[in-house]
Amino acid sequence: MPLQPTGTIPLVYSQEVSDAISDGAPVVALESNVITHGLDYPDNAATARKVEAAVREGGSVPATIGIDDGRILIGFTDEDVERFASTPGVPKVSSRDMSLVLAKGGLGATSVASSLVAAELAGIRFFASAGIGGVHRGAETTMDVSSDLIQFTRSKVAVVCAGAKNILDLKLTMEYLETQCVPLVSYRSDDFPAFYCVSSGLRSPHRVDDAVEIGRAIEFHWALGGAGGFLITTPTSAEDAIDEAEVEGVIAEATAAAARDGVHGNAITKYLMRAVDRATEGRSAKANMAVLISTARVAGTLAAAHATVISEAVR
Ligand code: PSU
Ligand code: MN
Repeated sequence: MPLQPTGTIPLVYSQEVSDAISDGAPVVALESNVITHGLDYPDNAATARKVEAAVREGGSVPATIGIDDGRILIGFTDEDVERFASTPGVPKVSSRDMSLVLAKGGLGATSVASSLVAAELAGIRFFASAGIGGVHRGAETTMDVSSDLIQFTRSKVAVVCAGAKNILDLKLTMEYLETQCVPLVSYRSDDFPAFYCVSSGLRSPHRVDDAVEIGRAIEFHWALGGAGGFLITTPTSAEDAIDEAEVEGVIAEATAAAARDGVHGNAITKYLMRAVDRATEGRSAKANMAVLISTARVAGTLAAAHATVISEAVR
């Protein structure tokens, strides 16, 4: 393992991402925790490749983020995708864990929060993940609030997502974002989506149908001194969606079982997700893949529109 020079952040760019950044071309960062912890091998590898292809279809360059032996990868090669997808036991790395995993060496799968840290360091302005972390059900006693939400207040990166899963308390999640002054806009829909459900039943504070308008709003947010991110939601398609009523019972049961079994901290998200997967017998895995891909495609489009706003401003 190479010795890290003091005071420098070891970022390793893929050629494609490095070229895109120097050309001012739109880039969308992606997390790797969804590869290692979201789906099983080989679905996870296949989906990661389709997600990257979807960002390209949208008109941007994908940059999957991960930690590899004391370095932060900014853009995966095909071999990196395979390695992360097939290596068992890659640790989930959120913002608080990054320094320790970098110092220790080995692979690390970045969450939304830690991917935002890396994206900002790399000069990438967009990030996409279908499901962000949020305020957990019962947070009033457990205090379990995902560090994704805190990172949104710190990293100047626009985040495109399909909302968050119903395993969370989505109402409290939206309250938290409002309190912390994080802009929230739904692209071409009225509601805050719930990952593989088209709607959470909660209305979004803003709806915008024009991609360039969103790009301009992002630049205004930062020009106004906004210190952190800007959240944009896009729902999955109705054909790929799962009915909310169908998963609600499972989530309530799994949440109670987790409390009984003493599951807490960073293990709870995966525990609940797997309970829903089992109950919906593979349909949720399919819905999961579909929403990851559709979110990435929209992020590719929005990042490209944002790039046109910036290039017009400098002209
Ligand atoms: N939500 C999903 N799928 C995921 C995650 C969240 O629908 O894979 C992962 C993401 O990496 C996210 C993290 O950043 O879980 C949040 O974990 P926690 O709740 O422990 O902060
Ligand atoms: Mn947590």
